[in-house]
Parts: sequence; C-alpha cells; structure tokens
Amino acid sequence: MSTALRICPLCEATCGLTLTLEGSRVTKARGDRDDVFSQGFICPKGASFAEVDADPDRLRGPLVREGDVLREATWEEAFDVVAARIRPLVEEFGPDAVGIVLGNPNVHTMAGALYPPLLIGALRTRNLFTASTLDQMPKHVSSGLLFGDPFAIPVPDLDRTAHLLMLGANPLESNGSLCTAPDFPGKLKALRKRGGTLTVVDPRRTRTAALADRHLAIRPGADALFLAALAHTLFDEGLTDLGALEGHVEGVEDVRAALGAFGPEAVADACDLDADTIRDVARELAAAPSAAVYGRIGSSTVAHGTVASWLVDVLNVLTGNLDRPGGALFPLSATAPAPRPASPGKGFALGRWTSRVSGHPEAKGELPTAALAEEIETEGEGRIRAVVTIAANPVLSAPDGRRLDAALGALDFMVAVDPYLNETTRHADVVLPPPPPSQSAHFDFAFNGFAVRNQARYSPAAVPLEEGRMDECEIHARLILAVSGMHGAPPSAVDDLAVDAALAKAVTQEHSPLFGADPQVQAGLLDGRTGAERRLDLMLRLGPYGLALEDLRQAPHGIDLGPLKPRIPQLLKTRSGRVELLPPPIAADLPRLRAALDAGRDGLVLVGRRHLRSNNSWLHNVPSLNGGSNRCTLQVHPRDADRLGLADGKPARVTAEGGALEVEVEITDTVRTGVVSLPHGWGHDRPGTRLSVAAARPGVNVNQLLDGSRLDPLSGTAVLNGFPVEVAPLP
Ligand SMILES: Nc1nc2c(c(=O)[nH]1)N[C@H]1C(S)=C(S)[C@@H](COP(=O)(O)OP(=O)(O)OC[C@H]3O[C@@H](n4cnc5c(=O)[nH]c(N)nc54)[C@H](O)[C@@H]3O)O[C@H]1N2
Ligand SMILES: Nc1nc2c(c(=O)[nH]1)N[C@H]1C(S)=C(S)[C@@H](COP(=O)(O)OP(=O)(O)OC[C@H]3O[C@@H](n4cnc5c(=O)[nH]c(N)nc54)[C@H](O)[C@@H]3O)O[C@H]1N2
Ligand code: SF4
Ligand SMILES: [Mo]
Repeated sequence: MSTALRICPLCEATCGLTLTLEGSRVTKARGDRDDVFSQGFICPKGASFAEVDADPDRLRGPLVREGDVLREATWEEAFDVVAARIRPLVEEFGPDAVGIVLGNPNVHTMAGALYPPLLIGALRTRNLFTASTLDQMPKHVSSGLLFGDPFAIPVPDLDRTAHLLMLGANPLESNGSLCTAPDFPGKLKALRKRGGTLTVVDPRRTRTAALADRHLAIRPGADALFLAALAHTLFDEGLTDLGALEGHVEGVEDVRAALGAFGPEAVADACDLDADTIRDVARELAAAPSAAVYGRIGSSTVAHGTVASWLVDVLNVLTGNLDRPGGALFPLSATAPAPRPASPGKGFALGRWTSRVSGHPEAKGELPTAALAEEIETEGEGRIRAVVTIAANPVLSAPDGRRLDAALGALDFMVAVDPYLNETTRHADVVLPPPPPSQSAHFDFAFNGFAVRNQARYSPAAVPLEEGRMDECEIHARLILAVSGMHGAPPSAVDDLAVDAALAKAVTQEHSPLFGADPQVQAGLLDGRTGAERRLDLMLRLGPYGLALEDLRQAPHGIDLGPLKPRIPQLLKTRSGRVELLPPPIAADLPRLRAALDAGRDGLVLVGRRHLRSNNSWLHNVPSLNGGSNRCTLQVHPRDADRLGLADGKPARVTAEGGALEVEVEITDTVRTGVVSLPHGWGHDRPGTRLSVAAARPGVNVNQLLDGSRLDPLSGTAVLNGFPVEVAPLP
C-alpha cells in the first residue's frame, strides 16, 4: 500500500487529495491536510474519487463506427479514420464545416487547457461552441467591456471580507464557482464568526441561504433589476465612494443617469422584494468596512445575465470595494504572463462575426451553444458537417437535446474525446477515451486565475498509464495533427510549435522575464518528461513569480503565493486605460431591462439546482453519487401544489416551449411560490449509451423544456433559469 497526492478534478474548489493505492489501483481518497490551499478539506465527491476513477463503464480504448456499431479499434486506426474523414470535408467545404464543442471538464484537465486553443487555431473554424454559453459567458463579456480583458474576473475576498452579498450561487452544494475556494462552507461560517454579514439572494432557501444573515427570495430573472436599484440607491443617497479607484474609472455619472428609471419602488414588484429592504441592502453594502458582491449561475444564465454581471462589478466599484482587500480582487496565477506596465490596451469587441443561421453575435470567439443544432441542420454554405466534441455532453446540457440529438445523428462525421459512451458521444464515428484521472498529471491553469488566494500546485500522475491507454494530452496533440493535415507527425511537434511561438513572443517583450534571451537556448532549458510538462515549465518561467516546474515538484503540497493584491491599473486593457463603467453595448441593452419592469408576472417559472453529490451530467454513473437525496424531482411550494392539485411523490407533467416531460413532484417550502425547481444533467434513458448505473435511474432532461430561442443577447448565453412552465398533475 502507498499514497499519492492528486488535486481533485471534480469541481472548482481544487482540493488536494491523498490517494491510497494498492498496486496501481486507487482504493481511497481523503483530504490532504498539508495542502497549502485546501488544508484537508474534502467533500463527498472527492471522497468518492476511487469509485469515479475505477468506474467499469469508462471506455478503455478507442471506438470506431462500422455501420450502426461502435467497435473497439487501435489508436492508430482511430486517428487514421479521423484524418481520412475530416480533411476532405475541410478541403471541400472550408474550415467552418467543422464545429468544435468544448465541455466543462476541459477546465479540469491539463489537456483541456493546453490543446483546444491550438486545435481552434489549426482549424480556423468560426463554429466554436462551449459550455461557457450555458454558464459564465455573461461574466466574460462584462469583464471584457469593463476592464478590457474577458478573463479579468474579480473574486470575492472570502477570507477577509466583512460583508458578502451573494446572488444565484449555492456554494454549500456547488463548492463555489468563479471563486475557487476549498471549504467555501467553512469560509462562510468564518465570515459570520468574525462578525461579518452574509446576504443570499436566491428564489430557493438553499443550504447557503440557511447560513445567511438575510435571505431574499427574489423572483427569478430579476437580479439585474435588484442590482440596478441598489446602485440607484447609492447614487440617490450620496453613498458612492470609489476610494483608491478614484481616477481609474470613467463613466460614473453616465451610470447614474442610465439607472435613473430603476429606483427601489420601480423594481420592487418585479423582484417581489420591498423597496425598503432594497434600500437597507444598499446602505449596508455602503456602510460595511469592506464588502464584496458576487453573482453566479442564477444571475448569469438568465435573460439579463450580462447586465446583472456588469452591475455586480458596478456595485463593487461604486462602494470602493473593487480591487481592495476584503472586497473583490483579481487573482494573479503563477502561469499568467508576467504583468506588463500599465498602459491603454486594445479593448474588447463583441460581435466581430455572427452565426450563419440566426445572426447571433460572437462573444469571446464563440457562438451560442443553443444555436449548434440549427447550424448543423440548415443547408447552405458554411453548414457544419463534422463535429469534434471534447468533454462535452450538449445533448443533456444545452437546450432542446432532442433536436441536437437528431442533428448530431445526421452529421457526415463526428469525433468525441470522452471517457464515456453517453447521450452525445453515442453519435460519434470515433471515440477517443482519455485515461481516468489517477493516470493523468494535473495543474489548474484555469482555476488558479479565479482563486481566493494565489498558490500553485502540481500533481504528477498518481499511477502509471495502463497498458493500451493514451494520455489525454497526446490524444489532443494527435487529434490536432489529424485534423490539420499533419497526420503521422510526432505529437511532440504540436508542443514544440507552441513553445516556439510563446518564446518568440516573450523574448521581444520588455516586461517578460525572458526579454532579449535566445529562444532556442531557452527551449533547450525547459524541463519535463512530456510536452505538457515542458509547456507548464515555460509558462511558470514566463509568469509573475519566477517559478519553474522543479519548484512545484519540490513542494508536493503546493506553494502558497499569498493573499490577493490590488492590480488596478496594471491589469486594465481598455482603450482608455481605465475602468469603463458604462460600456456602450451595456447601455444599449438597458431599454430591454426597463421593459422587464412591465413584463407579465403571472404563472410559474422554473429554476435549476445542484446537489452536493452531482456534477452536471456525468457523475450519475457512480453508485454512491446517485441516489439518496440526489434525485431528479420537481420541487414545488406547498401553496402552489395545493393550487395545482399536485401531490408529493406523484408524477406531474411539465410543459414549456421546447416540449414536455413527466417527473415526480417533491413538495417543499424551500422553493418560493411561483417557482418550481428541476436539476439538470439527467435524462439517461437514450439507447446506445454505456452508462449502466445512470440508465437504471435516468431522471428527465430539464433542458428539453427549452427550444433554444431564449438567450441573453449580449453573451449568447442560454436562459436556463426563470423561464415559464406549466405544471399539471398526471392522472
Ligand atoms: N438547465 C441547466 N442546464 C445546464 C446548467 C444548469 O445549471 N441548468 N449548467 C450548465 C453549466 S454551468 C455547464 S458548465 C454545462 C456543462 O455541460 P457539459 O460540459 O456539456 O457537460 P458535463 O456534464 O460537464 O459533461 C462533460 C463531458 O465530459 C466528459 N468527461 C469527464 N471527465 C473527462 C475528462 O477527463 N476528459 C474528457 N475529455 N472528458 C471528460 C463526460 O463524460 C461528459 O461527457 O451544463 C450547463 N447546463
Ligand atoms: N455538486 C456540484 N457542484 C458543482 C456542479 C454540479 O453540477 N454539482 N457544477 C459545477 C459547475 S459547472 C458550475 S458552473 C458551478 C455553479 O455553481 P453555483 O453558481 O453555486 O450553482 P448552483 O448550485 O446551481 O446555484 C445557483 C443558484 O441560483 C439560484 N437561482 C436560480 N435562478 C435565480 C435567479 O434568477 N436569481 C437568483 N438570485 N438566483 C437564482 C438557484 O436556486 C440556485 O440555488 O457549480 C460547480 N460545482
Ligand atoms: S469540494 Fe470539489 S474539489 Fe473539493 S473534494 Fe469536493 S469535488 Fe473535489
Ligand atoms: Mo458550469
């Protein structure tokens, strides 16, 4: 028996795990008490790492389609088929004939961080779809517009803040998002213990809300109105104070004018909150010695998601809490490029191109995932004929899965990089399965950039690659070669190109630690057994802390790089070099928000929820994570149940614009009146999958209720929360 350390890849908290190994098998996982960041914290998902890792339904080798059957194949055969089938489509129909679909686990693997940008670069397709337009794209857009950088996302300073106003997030189940913080629950308890206050805005009385000083059960979709009224009150009562940001912000008076129509009385009814409460929240925010406003999924995947995300940071700015300790700060990760001197940047542009069928503007180079099906189905130049999915299950995670299911089935060619044969990958012609996480090295390229403390940790693979397996980095590299006409070249060529490009740039940048160095010599100095390791080593060397891979190897429990520090004005990349508080695209969207004041509010709306033992669509196949209280039920308030004639434990029919489904009712007053809640990621009842546990308790796909037409227009993000439904008992 031995142990190995591994950062948990199952949510954004990135806890350090200590794995128990018997031979090359993981038998147990516990929290690593010496981890510099997570200090031993673990949740039930992390504790089930061994089971997740050893799931017998994980594919062991590639699959290649022969007629209706996906048969086992060698890696050589599989990549031969990819090259032979995709290249002719690109050559005949151009790069846009290939759609790329990237799912959430890409932010939880080294491969997913390092290679998809190269794949996109190699294919040069504009048909890029990711989980971001089902999730956080509104925040990228608001940050791009405010700060000139879509990745400059401030995170609440959980360990030091005196006041946290949290909207549409339930970290006691999700363990946090766009705020990487192991033991988020403990940090909220510590906030209250040191005399701080927590306000939670959520139409459900979640476990997080139960911990709060104040819970506001807002009407779904109304967060932007509520936040606008808070800002309105700050202006109205002379409570704005930019503090150290003074001189670094433009447009404050424009925001005051733009929000004139959104006083507390004006929004109260739409939010279903009283005006005095809204005023109190604004006053407390202004009076707190330090405060952070933080919004997630419930304020993002809604009709006014970008405006709400913008207002979150407008409030942080107006109260002087942006970029100050105890407020909302910008992390600086060890693999971020070394900071350049403060100077105006290029700004952030939206809508540089539009989608072919519905004319949706691109955001951050992406088109709305909700529009993927129509881009496959609709004849004409630029139609998607082949799809590459990597770690994505859009048949369950995106609106109108049935339509997408049919569209994927009608493609000329599809390749999936995925460990499972599931609702989406069952349509692939080639499936390329990565090894389980114990056999992969890990570094959090993405989440360190959203972490509440700067730190760096590296886990080498805990056990060697099993016979017949291929590392996911190599799968990605070979895939890039196969689709770009370089099939057969060594996969290291992909990493070499990336290293050469990064070095060529760095040596010309005065602020780079390698300014003026000889790129060839530097390339020769890189350390690492794999291309991915060498690239990590290079990014660390080019980064702000002067680290190298060897430093991380020497510190297996991680290196603490200290609390977050102010970064304005250095990080701003707007054209003005300042925070641009009222960006024109936001101003142009405010009339739509104003119209929401008069929208009808009768009828039921649906919101989602997450369970501590869930992970979107893909952990339902692990027995200990499926069952108990983790069930796919429709939560209904007792008064609504009475009115509608619904009974606890009995089936109901839910109908909306995208279709209807039948699901068991759970009566609970944790959900407010006028709102029902159904979790996502369920609906494992399609044929042709290999998910024996999930298929036995399939649940229903909530996203079938949507037809893909409801989007936040600025970000192309699907409205997954707060859409109208009808519910009736089933005889
Ligand atoms: N109604 C509703 N819909 C939602 C949401 C909601 O709140 N409500 N949430 C949305 C959000 S926030 C997100 S992020 C999306 C997620 O949407 P997706 O990313 O499409 O879905 P996931 O369920 O995360 O599945 C990802 C896929 O990755 C595979 N996978 C797991 N581990 C690995 C790995 O190591 N490598 C590779 N290559 N593949 C792997 C899984 O088998 C699965 O097929 O769903 C969105 N959909
Ligand atoms: N256990 C578990 N953890 C996860 C995941 C998982 O599936 N399971 N998924 C991971 C992913 S991909 C992500 S993006 C994060 C998401 O992390 P969170 O953002 O914390 O997501 P949720 O737990 O879904 O919490 C969203 C809350 O928003 C509320 N809500 C819905 N509509 C509205 C609204 O209009 N206004 C307001 N104010 N609230 C609203 C819902 O009731 C819900 O409680 O979690 C990650 N962690
Ligand atoms: S909180 Fe997230 S990262 Fe930590 S053990 Fe649980 S699933 Fe893993
Ligand atoms: Mo997500």
